[in-house]
Amino acid sequence: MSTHSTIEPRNAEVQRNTAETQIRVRLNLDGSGVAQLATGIGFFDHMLDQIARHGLIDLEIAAQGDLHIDGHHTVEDVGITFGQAMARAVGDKRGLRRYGHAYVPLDEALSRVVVDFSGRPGLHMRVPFKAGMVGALDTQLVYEFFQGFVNHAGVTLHIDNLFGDNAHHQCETVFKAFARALRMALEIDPRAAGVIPSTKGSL
Ligand SMILES: [Mn+2]
Repeated sequence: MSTHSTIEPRNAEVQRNTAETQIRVRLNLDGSGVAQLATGIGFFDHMLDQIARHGLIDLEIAAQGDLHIDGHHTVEDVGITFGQAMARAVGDKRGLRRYGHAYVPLDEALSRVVVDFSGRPGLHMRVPFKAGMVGALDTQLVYEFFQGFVNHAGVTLHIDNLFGDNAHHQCETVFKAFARALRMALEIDPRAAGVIPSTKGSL
């Protein structure tokens, strides 16, 4: 039996270009949380920074989008491209813990995120935002980001904001809990190294 927990470097780079957006994502799942983010939407960069910092993922995202229209295409396509990079980086998911969950508070706000690297896209999100905009980010686009991510990463994702009066706080607890849940799910389980975590034998 192999004692190696993982051999392949778990990183990926994806460039995705459409008539609406040009997006480059580089990530390293075994990083230390170093982020370089430039989406053109300040508060969105602040949220992506949470994924890197609290997920211990090194993350570079550069996006040129049609922000003269609105942020929709940019935020959705960053989710898609991040999801594509995630799928490449996890590979066949050998040794992965697979499931992750976290509760994260920020003052009055509290969110719970549960993730499963199931291979089946599914988003179940209940976040009653108390404001339509946070900075330059339309809070409706948070759903679009996660939908793009799950579709291309092939994960099941449950996101619940349980409490919160301030939309900045609500949003930040969602992204921090997502990051913490990712960190747990993406860890290599030393007791199951080299094993694909499914009785089906593939994910
Ligand atoms: Mn903040």
